Amino acid sequence: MDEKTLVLIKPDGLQKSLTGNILTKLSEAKLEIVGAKVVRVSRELAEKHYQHLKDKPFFEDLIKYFRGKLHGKRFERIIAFVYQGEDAINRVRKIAGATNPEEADPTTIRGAYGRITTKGVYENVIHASSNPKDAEREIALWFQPEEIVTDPEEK
Ligand code: IDP
Ligand code: MG
Repeated sequence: MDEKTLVLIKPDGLQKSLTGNILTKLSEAKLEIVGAKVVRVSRELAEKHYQHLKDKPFFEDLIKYFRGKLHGKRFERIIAFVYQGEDAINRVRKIAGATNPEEADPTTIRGAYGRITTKGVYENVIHASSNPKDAEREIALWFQPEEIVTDPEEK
């Protein structure tokens, strides 16, 4: 089934100059990019994005990390993409790898490039939506409908 999924290159991915590597790796999924932009992440957006983790002890550090507060002014941003295609959510999750970068398969993006900081933050380079419900909610949080291209015949 054709699906849309949200991919975010997090501040550590930007600081490590991984944008090109990540997009190349994601191209293995044979999906199309239907939305893309650079975003300075407000506290409100970060908290909404990670609302399911608000009671975790690492929440405050996660919000700091996600907003680029650990990576210097030049990296206080995220690059957001919407990918579309057959089984997009699972295909991208597979290439992204497991949440814990130490446990992620080393051939995945997180396994290859992620780390756990000495403070215990999982700096895992990218976000990818987990399931159709999350994907729909997250895409609506990050993109206006008119920022996503549709096939000419869908119009
Ligand atoms: P996901 O990103 O693989 O979907 P979630 O459980 O939704 O995983 O967690 C969101 C983000 O929060 C992770 O990508 C990671 O950066 C961070 N995180 C999740 N679990 C932990 C943890 O146990 N310790 C530190 N950071 C975590
Ligand atoms: Mg998640």
